Amino acid sequence: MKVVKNREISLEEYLEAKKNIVDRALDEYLPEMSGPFSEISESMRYTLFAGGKRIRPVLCMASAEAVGGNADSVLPVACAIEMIHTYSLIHDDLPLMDNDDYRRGKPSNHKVFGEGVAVLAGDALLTEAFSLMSGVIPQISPEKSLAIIHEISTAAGFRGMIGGQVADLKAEGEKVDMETVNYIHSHKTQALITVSIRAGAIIAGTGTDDLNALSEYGKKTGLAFQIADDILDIESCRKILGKDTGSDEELKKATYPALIGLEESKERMQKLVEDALADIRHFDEKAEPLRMIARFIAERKS
Ligand code: GRG
Repeated sequence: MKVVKNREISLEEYLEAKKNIVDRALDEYLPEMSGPFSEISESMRYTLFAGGKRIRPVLCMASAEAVGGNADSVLPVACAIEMIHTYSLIHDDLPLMDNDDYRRGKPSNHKVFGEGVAVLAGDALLTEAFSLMSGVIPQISPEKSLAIIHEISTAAGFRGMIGGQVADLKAEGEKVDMETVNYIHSHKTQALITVSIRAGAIIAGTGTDDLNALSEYGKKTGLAFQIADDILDIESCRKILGKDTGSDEELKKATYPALIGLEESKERMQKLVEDALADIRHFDEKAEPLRMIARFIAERKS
């Protein structure tokens, strides 16, 4: 764990420091709000800088550090993943998807820019992510870059996040079993979180055993993260969460609480976090941020 003036850095300080690095880099990578791209740029930036937690890019950087690498070297990939995540949120809020009016504490992208521009802003963030990754991943070979881009596109596409979203839409209003809920959660949410962690470690240059351990950590924290999201949709409110709550129940979504109730959902989430911590038990103090983030996932309020 990093030491600041003879004391250990807290999770809040770690998240804040990394979030600032990500925010500065995203600002640099994206087109300016003036000139020929001003309208689309404004819409892309609106949701990108609306106050997201940056958990995926922070996990990517923390994973690189856990295996002895440098967080700065994974920054383009970490930011690209945040762009992909933000595109998915913009599209998810559209009336033809979840029809949510608020996101990250502000009116949703389509509420401000209209549905056409919101669709295009999402598309532009997705394509820009791949432009960014194919242009600059410092210190690694073209073969490794290509392998990482392949993994990220698979995790974001129909074999991953999109596949989960399709299953989620199909399950709305249906009576579903645990296998279906796990399929939705593992594809919609876990896939992008796991690949964030894997990409950080691969760029930093880790061996197979540590990469496998981090992948297991990623799968468990990724699933725990979505169960926390299901729970917060019931227990939180728009003021804290930054988006409308209660929509899962309204849309009759396939969630853990709908299937097994709130208390058992909390127990399963806690168990996943404990198992994720066990997966990286053998890592040294450089993995402390990953440990703190896993605990934070179960305790988060937004
Ligand atoms: C291609 C039309 C089209 C749509 C794609 C794939 C998709 C839409 C949506 C799935 C994305 C989604 C809503 C996944 C749920 C994952 C989740 C828990 C999102 C919230 O993530 P946080 O809590 O949000 O990290 P912040 O705002 O902090 O970044």
